[in-house]
Amino acid sequence: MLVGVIGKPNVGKSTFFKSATLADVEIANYPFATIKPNSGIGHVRVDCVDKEFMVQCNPRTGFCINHKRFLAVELIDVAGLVPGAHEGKGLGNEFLNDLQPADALIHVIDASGGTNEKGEVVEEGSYDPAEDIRFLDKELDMWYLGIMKRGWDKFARTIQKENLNVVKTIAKQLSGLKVTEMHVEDCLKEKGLADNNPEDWNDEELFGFAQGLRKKTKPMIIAANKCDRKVSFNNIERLKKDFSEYTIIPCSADSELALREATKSKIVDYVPGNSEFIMDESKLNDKQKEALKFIKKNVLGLFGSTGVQNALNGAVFNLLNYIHVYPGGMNNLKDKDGNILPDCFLLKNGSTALDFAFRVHTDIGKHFIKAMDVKKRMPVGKEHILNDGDVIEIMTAK
Ligand SMILES: Nc1nc2c(ncn2[C@@H]2O[C@H](COP(=O)(O)OP(=O)(O)O)[C@@H](O)[C@H]2O)c(=O)[nH]1
Ligand SMILES: [Mg+2]
Repeated sequence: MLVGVIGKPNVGKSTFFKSATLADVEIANYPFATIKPNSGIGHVRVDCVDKEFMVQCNPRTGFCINHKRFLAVELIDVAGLVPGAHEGKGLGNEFLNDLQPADALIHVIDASGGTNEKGEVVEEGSYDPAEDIRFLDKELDMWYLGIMKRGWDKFARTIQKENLNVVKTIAKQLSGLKVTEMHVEDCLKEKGLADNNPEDWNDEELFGFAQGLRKKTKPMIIAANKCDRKVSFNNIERLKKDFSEYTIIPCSADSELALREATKSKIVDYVPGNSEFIMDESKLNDKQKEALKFIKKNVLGLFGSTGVQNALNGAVFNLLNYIHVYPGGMNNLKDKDGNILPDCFLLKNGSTALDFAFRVHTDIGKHFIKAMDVKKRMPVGKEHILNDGDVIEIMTAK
């Protein structure tokens, strides 16, 4: 799974990315193929099942602190997008292309209104961050439209002439954007285009379809960043009202970065996503104390967290509807090396015991006989739909 961090320049994308990917863990272990320069590993936070079993887990990847388990997701930091990006403004096309494989997006905006549409610094409160939500939505729609339109006439004619399956053909054509047959099918229905020949779609219909697919394949959450600035509070309240279709998360990436760095230097004790932290005042100078007290009062006190963890969790669990599931045995939660609950997988809600088996290993999927729900101590079949936090043992034929 890949989450893209996007927005215009200077809103705090890189700070968000840096804070979200800063963790004291070995990332050589992670099963992702190649890590490009602007990509990194962030973590979503879940309640670890080890607490229910009254044990302490030993994650192979990610980490677990006080029974909060952190599971890896891949993040990319996309360079600033400005109005006109889809026409190539500010290298926009190149940056948009980086987003093709993303499953969900976190749109970082500057809630303090201190940067204009190009990302230049202006007087705080003088720019309306609502404009950023509008322009970026439009850029993404136009980007999808542009990709669809490329050779569309010829494409539509071929579908007609060779009597190809519309759903399959469009899904294949747009698979680079993570478009599936189901997305195409749903979108055709929603837009009333299911019975129309693509050759006959007018511009408006083509745009509606592109926009529909964009919303389905690049679901987005808004991180209203710089919430530590006084002027941000009212802006955020207003954005929440005016953009009710979006989840708007007050966020202070700067604060999250400061807390994670201080934790790394062992002067603060903070678990990402928590509403509080402990500081060791004897190790802090006056400036550090002041900065940390500011975060405590104006970010955690006012908003309940720095928002960075909430934005990531929101993207994976609310937008993408994932659940987390552990492999484990009825008699033993350890692997052969003695590690307790070493693995935990993120799966789409609705996944079955068989999907899980294939996720653990293709061979385990192929030789699946039955599974056990370890928490309920009950056998379950192939088609059994898994729940969030399940521990599943798979019995195989060999
Ligand atoms: N007040 C405040 N400033 C922030 C925050 N996050 C980032 N910034 C500042 O915003 C500026 C741009 O940050 P950067 O991460 O480089 O933005 P990018 O261009 O979107 O990647 C820098 O001066 C950051 O220190 C935040 O949460 N609060
Ligand atoms: Mg940047």
